[in-house]
Amino acid sequence: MNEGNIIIKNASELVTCSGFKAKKGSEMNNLHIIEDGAVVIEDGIIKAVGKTAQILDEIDENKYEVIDASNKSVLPGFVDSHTHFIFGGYRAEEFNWRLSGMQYMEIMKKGGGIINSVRGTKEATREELIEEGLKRLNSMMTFGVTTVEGKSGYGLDYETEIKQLEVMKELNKIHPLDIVKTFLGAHAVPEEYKGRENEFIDFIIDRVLPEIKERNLAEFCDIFCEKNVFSVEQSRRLLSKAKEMGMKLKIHADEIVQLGGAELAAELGAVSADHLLQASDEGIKKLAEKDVVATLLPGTAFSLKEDYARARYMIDSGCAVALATDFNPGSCFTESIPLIIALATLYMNMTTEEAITALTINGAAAVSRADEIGSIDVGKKGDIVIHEFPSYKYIPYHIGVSTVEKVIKNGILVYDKCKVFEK
Ligand code: IZC
Ligand code: ZN
Repeated sequence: MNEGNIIIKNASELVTCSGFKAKKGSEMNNLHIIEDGAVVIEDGIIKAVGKTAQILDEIDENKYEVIDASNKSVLPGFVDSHTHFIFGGYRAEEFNWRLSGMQYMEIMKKGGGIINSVRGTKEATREELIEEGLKRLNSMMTFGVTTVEGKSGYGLDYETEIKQLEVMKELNKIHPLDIVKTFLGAHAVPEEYKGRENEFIDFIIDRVLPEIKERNLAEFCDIFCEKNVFSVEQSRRLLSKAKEMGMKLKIHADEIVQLGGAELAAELGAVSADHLLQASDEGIKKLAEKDVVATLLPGTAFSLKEDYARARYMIDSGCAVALATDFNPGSCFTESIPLIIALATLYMNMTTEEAITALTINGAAAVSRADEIGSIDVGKKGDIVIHEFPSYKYIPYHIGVSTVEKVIKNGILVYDKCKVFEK
């Protein structure tokens, strides 16, 4: 029996989320469910999907590891398409300041916030970052995540930005989860460039981007386009250059102040525009027209006590919405997918089906991998999660608790909750 050859059979619901591109508007409600379903994975790739009886008719079970998913629901692995999971140090004291009323941007102006994590990340050794990174990836896996996007941005200098990206490259080799790397050198203005933001953008364009491109250290380029951080003009300049160099684009857009980040994402053909709490009607319309995935991060709005992004309006306007954790040490220190699902369904008026689409095929689209992951379709990677209840409907219903029982990555069982405690 080869590693990566597995059959999952008798699933009461095989929730395929079938599709090879982002689902927009009302399409987000269609999960393409097969009752009493089975999936066959060979050499890590999905080879067959269908009713159990029909699948077992066609293949020889003895050639595979067999998992019986009776009374369970089986879904594609979740794609967490927006995180900042490589950082040194923590910002627990800032959480307390926020509880006593201090605003996120006020903390940042005082040299806390992102700059605080920059200090911690500069001090951390590669080995420390790898060790912490492994623990965080393991935790994400317990929530059913099989692909995660990770950003640099806690270096803001040449060495540390590269160090973060190299750490993610190394983690991608040693951990089963797939990591999509994003360069976020323009995450904040470092002390030494205060008041010289344009020169900092020049430094990134001239010194850091070419090295990243040359060594293929990141697939995406991102920027924190925000009042008192980087303007729309500065964002346009950096992202246009990155695009010219062949990188794909993401943008932290309209999170705290409505600057026109959504419009810029549409203008530049970004793969995703993220946050969007304050995005304008016009900006939202453009995201839908230009097929830019609207990546919503409700954990951040929750943690910062902000109003949620207008998910309902976006979906009804024909957008493809993705959901992600924004896991980071400041504005949203959580890798909890169940929390994100709870907020999306209960507070953003997304349907359960839309929330699942947003974390699977649309999450995959937000990292340009909808042809490879995000659904249970023949030809895609065997990234599958078995949930312990018979229907996907239990996922939001079991509020804030992970329903994940087993995680299969490239056809290999990499996490099994049942192995933690057996009576
Ligand atoms: O470290 O606070 N918003 N970037 C933009 C963040 C939040 C992460 C952080
Ligand atoms: Zn972010």
